Amino acid sequence: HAVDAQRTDLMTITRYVLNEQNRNPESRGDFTILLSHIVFGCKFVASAVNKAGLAKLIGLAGETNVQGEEQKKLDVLSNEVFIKALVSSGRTCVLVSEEDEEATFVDPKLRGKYCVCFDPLDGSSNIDCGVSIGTIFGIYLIKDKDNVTLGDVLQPGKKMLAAGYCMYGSSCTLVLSTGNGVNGFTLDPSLGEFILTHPDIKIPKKGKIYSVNEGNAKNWDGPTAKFVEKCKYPQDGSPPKSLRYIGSMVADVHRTLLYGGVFLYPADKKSPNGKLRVLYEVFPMSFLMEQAGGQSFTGKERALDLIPTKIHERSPVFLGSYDDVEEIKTLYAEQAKSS
Ligand code: P6P
Repeated sequence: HAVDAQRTDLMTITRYVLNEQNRNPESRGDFTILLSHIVFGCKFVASAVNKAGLAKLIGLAGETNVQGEEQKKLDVLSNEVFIKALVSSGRTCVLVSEEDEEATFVDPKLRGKYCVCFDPLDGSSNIDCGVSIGTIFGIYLIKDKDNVTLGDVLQPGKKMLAAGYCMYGSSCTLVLSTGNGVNGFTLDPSLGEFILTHPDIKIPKKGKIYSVNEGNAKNWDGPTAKFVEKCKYPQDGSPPKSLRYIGSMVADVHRTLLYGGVFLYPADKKSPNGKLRVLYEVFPMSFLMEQAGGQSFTGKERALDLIPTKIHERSPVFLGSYDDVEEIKTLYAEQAKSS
């Protein structure tokens, strides 16, 4: 009868992470505590993003609110929430945020063994038109939390312990990998819990979609131009691929992960290193793609092998379905051979 329709064995992100913790008997739960603080940050931002539209509508945004406080810009607010949540977790020693020029070294009295690199609200320029935006994060282990230096942060992406994103759109979806595959959780606002809705996500081996800003076409290098040409005018008689580009990385990557295909932000004459940042955009999304059976390439190497030299370094990125990225790698290898 009716009550049976309600599932009662809901797997929440908290239970999922605790199950993961139980798989590693030696873990003392630090990671679980860290993740719970990241989940809190995502819930807070989801609520603020949903209200932002309304605030804008009724003229609160950008003006003083009833307490006479200046309404904060959402990306500034989101950054503050994540910094405060991560510091107060007592499980981090250094933080890198897209919003902060310098890394944040946590008060030695409050330090834990993790480093978190994050973009608190990626794609925030899309807020006013209601396009999905998101938080992206990557988590590293720091050897000696009491003597942590910037060098400890500049690790190759393959050293990440976990990565994920939270997409604030028609629903709030948190996609996470702790190194054992990829799982998607959807926020049930009535419960205030993220419920497992996309268990063990695997990206299709080959896709029918390519995702790139065609407006940069005149600046592309040969291999990128050739790949996009092949998407539009296939030589093997297969149908052309569809172009889908939202201009918000979390939304474009989430669609690529679920439907397959390839997302590209290549280098071009204007931006020789592309536009996307290594530590908190390229690495987390590349980690997720590999965990889901896809791959990620910079035009020169496997994205997760890259060793950044600066915390806001950029890199070109080609990520998504394994076979599609393999095609791009072949085109770049041919160019390298002929040059
Ligand atoms: P373009 C948003 O500003 C962002 O950082 C990513 O979310 C998105 O993928 C990219 O830039 C879009 O850049 O140059 O195509 O507008």
